[in-house]
Amino acid sequence: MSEKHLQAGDVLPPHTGKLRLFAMRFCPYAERSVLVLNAKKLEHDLVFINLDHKPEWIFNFSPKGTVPALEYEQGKGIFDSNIINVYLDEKYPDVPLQASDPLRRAQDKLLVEQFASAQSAYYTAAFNPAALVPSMVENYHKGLELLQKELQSRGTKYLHGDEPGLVDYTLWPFLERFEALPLLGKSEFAIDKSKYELLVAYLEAMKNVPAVKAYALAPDTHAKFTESRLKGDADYNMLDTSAVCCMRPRKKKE
Ligand SMILES: N[C@@H](CCC(=O)N[C@@H](CS)C(=O)NCC(=O)O)C(=O)O
Repeated sequence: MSEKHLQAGDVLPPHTGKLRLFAMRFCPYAERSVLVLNAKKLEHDLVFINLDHKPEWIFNFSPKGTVPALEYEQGKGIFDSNIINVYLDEKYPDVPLQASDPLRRAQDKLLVEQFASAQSAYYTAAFNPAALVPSMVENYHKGLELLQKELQSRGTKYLHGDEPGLVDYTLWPFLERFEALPLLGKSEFAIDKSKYELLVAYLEAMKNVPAVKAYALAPDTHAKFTESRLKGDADYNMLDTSAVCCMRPRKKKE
């Protein structure tokens, strides 16, 4: 998988017959769909795009040019992480990721909904720090407390059960990024191990889930990308090893 982000003027790579996900390597919404593709072991191609200079063809799959977008058949796309993920789960039911009980499915959706204000506090803290106000930090911690309470009342390793499910893969990409905030000077967003013991155990368990491990990035990598975006020049290709030139070390003169 190339980590290079294609941009305006670049051609759409040839279709290989697999599912294809258009993503941006640092986008939490795109990560949700990558995790579902991984968890369901669905063969797929990933195409990363530069969101500041979008290639023209992305609009064929996603009318506003947002990621993720899924090319489910050649030339045909659907977009929005939640819609893509439910589609994938229903179309490929071998590894079911949604709860079978309709009430639990509703509760999972409510949990994601209630967690949205913690996510939005994260976005402000990371990408618009001047607009950060104390109520947002409170919302963030309310979100963490809610998750911890839910883990306690469900009494399972993951929110979904003994194995992670859609609810876990939907929330995880944000939890992964929260750890970058203290590195960006936002110590009020640190996740205190003594206050959030159960939640921290859950975060550690999630980090070891193969579908997550295969795509997760370290907090300092997220922090580095965030800093580049804050400077107005998002470094989309910072993980693209193909851009590193192949200079051989020179032989020392005898
Ligand atoms: N509700 C959408 C949100 C997707 C979204 O906002 N993606 C961002 C990147 S993280 C994007 O594509 N931004 C580019 C733009 O808005 O033009 C989802 O869940 O997929």
